[in-house]
Amino acid sequence: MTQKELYQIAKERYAAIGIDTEAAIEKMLNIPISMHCWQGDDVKGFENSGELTGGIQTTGNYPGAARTPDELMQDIDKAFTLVPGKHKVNVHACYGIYEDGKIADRDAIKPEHFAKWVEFAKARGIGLDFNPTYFSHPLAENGTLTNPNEEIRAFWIRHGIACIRISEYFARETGFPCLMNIWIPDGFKDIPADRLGPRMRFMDSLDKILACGYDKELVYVTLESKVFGIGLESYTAGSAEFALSYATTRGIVPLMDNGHYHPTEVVSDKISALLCFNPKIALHITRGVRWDSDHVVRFDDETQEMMKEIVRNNALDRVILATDYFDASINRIAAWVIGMRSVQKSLLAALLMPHERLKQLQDTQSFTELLMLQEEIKLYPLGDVWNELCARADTIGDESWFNIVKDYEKDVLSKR
Ligand code: RNT
Ligand code: ZN
Repeated sequence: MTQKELYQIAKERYAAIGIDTEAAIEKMLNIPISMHCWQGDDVKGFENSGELTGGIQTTGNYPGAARTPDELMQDIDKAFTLVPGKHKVNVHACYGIYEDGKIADRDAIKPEHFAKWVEFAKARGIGLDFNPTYFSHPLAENGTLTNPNEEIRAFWIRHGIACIRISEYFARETGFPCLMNIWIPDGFKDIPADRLGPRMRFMDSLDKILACGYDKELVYVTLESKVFGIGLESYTAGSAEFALSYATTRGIVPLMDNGHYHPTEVVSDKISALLCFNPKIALHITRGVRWDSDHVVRFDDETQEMMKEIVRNNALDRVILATDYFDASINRIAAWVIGMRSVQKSLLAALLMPHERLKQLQDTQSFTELLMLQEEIKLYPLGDVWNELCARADTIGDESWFNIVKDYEKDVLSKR
């Protein structure tokens, strides 16, 4: 049977339970995901800043990591050919591009240092997102926006403001709003003597950054919380309660990274709670294995559950999606592609579920039937709809996309 014939059968099977696969495909192809640039070079950036700090870690030494802006952009392009639809690129402040080799310090970065990213995005008709880099820098060793040293704290406030200016520039130039995500690693390895002080300083620093004034239609500032980091096991200033309270009181967007909670907590359960109170929320989609290990996203239960929450609550325009993981032990292009496609497969699965009927079963306490249907739906021919979607988006649906990555590894990556 041809792919088209398989799709026709799938279409009919879904139609029988009231699902329009055409509508699902169309919707899916218009969901942008912000793909993180930092999978391509293990969060190194272009400042030669040496070791990755901030309690995050990449492990592995797979050959072929991007070493230059050109290599990174070429790799992003390659990955995008294997991901259906149009997406965004998420850039970190440490990925400024310095023509003359003269690197601007973090408080002195300017739009011009990111002009090549804008050129890249414009040529592809896509948007850019941005992140201040509050790690991998000598002044980040004892805290950034919480630092008790006022001079150092002021340096990092200036960094935040510089990043807002760059985000505005991204939005104006590309025509897409720019999400600017603030995450700081600040915290302590061992039990602190003062938990409030750093949090009060963090609050004050954020207020000072936001006070710079910016167009809220162009830049969505988000704040990402975290429970712990390596070497910061006992306390992080930007905890969930802090970040949520800050975001809701200041009218910025809360960002949840699903690697940043205690292992039995799930972001899929938090999405609806936040949707009650926030016009928009943002996600960093990752996969933690025992800790915030940033493994490549899979088509697993929690990713599917998160996407279900977005789709069945009609929140596709309220939940901003981004990937965030970094595996240096496998081919990095494949890592991007597998993670992005896993999010998309989860979205498609969610779009192909009879949510109204399932909700009705819940509301009428028909829990046996609900359980039955939730399980049976899993074996519907999702793959045939996925393949059709990929074909329409001019990309490959099945595993043969990997041949392209293998060729690229042979022709390009292995020569680095
Ligand atoms: C770290 C956070 C943060 C980073 C990026 C590189 O735990 O998840 O989002 O991964 O800023
Ligand atoms: Zn994150």
